[in-house]
Amino acid sequence: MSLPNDFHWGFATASYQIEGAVDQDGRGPSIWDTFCKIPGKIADGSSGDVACDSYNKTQEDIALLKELGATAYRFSISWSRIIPLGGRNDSINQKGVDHYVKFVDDLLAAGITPFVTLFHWDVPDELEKRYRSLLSRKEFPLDFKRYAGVMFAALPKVKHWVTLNEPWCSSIQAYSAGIFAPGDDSRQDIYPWIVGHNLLLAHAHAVQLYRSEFKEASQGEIGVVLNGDAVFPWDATDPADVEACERKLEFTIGWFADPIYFGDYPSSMRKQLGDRLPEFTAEERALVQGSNDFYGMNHYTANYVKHRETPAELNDIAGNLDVLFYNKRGDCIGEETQSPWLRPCATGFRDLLGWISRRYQYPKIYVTENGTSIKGEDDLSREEILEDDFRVQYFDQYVKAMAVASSLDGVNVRGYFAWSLMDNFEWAEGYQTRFGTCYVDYKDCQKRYPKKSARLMKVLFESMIKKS
Ligand code: PNW
Repeated sequence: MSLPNDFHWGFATASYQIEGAVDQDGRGPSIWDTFCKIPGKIADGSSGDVACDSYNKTQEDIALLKELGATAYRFSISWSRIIPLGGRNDSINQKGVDHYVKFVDDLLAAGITPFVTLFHWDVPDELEKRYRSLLSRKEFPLDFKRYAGVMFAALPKVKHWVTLNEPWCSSIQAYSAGIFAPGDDSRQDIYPWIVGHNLLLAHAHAVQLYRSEFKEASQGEIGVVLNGDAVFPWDATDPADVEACERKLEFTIGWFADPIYFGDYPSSMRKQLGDRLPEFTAEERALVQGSNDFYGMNHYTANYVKHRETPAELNDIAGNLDVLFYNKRGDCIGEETQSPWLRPCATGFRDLLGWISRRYQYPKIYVTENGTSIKGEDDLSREEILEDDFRVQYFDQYVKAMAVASSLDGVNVRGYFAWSLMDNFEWAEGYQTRFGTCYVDYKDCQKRYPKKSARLMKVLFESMIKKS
């Protein structure tokens, strides 16, 4: 069991979850600033106003990454720091650009390879006001393309670009569940599919621009990050449940990856959604197909999947099936965590790496997020939190499962990022759910303390990565 010698490993974060400093240096508001102000939307009534204050603690964060031995760091850029109003004719905020230029220089000086995400859900709020942001097929992709171009030009030393983080979440959590910004669940039958389409176009426009004007000079690569949970049939002897598993993967991963690798949505989605699922024009198809240099994979958990006998509802987002933690025999998929949707099941990770590899002809994969919260972690003392054996075990099992997939299944995995470098603003869950490998003391100047899991990572990867 081993990983290739040029393997990148490190930690991941996202701008709104860690930066704070929402009014500093000319940053404009994002849809998350607005969303957090709506009573009841965030579990503890909090927001990203201060978060980990990473905007002002870049030196500390880099020192931490170095101390932990990371060779790479995945972070995201706040669009509204770069173009406070967001649009392609709006002005650029040089202070915001300078901040990231310096951050990238400092990371490189510390020997850490930056993996930069352009969009991790924080749309400039003005675009929401102007044209309902992600709902606009005409405006959003072009505004995103312009923002992406500003960053490609500003950061020529970056060689690994991610266009979007988890379009599934931007679409489903915001426009079906209504629990993410902007929280519009008024048309669950169509909005999620429209938003997904527009995000694919935004991704593809940015890739096209990168390839035509920047890629050659910087010798870099660009791709999208998709989330997806592993699946097991509720009844392994029932072909309908086995098929439902496939459908679940198509509705989460295939929704975005099929157009990117094959040029169209999965037929299972077309069959169920009909014309509620947008059609690609010939031009759009040409833009989207082939627009990944690598596959960015966020992965956390697994489920048992049971088909439904009744026809799909209009608000169904998963392929007419039930997602369960128990199977027909009563086996449980894994232990509870602090996140209702997450239970560890490392064997699912190997399976899913294999499924993605077989379906998309063995693309280069970066695992751009993987990690866990711990049930009740926030109720413990700092000393207790630092002994996060549950998370240690999670990473140990998941990283080993990945190494097995790499060694035995022909999976071309080249990088791994633990979510997260530190505890941070866990969206609708606020600060009570901690995903950090480092503890953040929100009551004492956001001081960072490595948990046991943070220190383990180096040992784990050094034992896995081939020397030569
Ligand atoms: C990812 N789900 O989000 C995000 O990329 C991170 O920003 C986030 O902090 C992390 O995972 C932990 O939640 C997800 O409900 C959020 O299935 C929710 C789900 C999946 C991923």
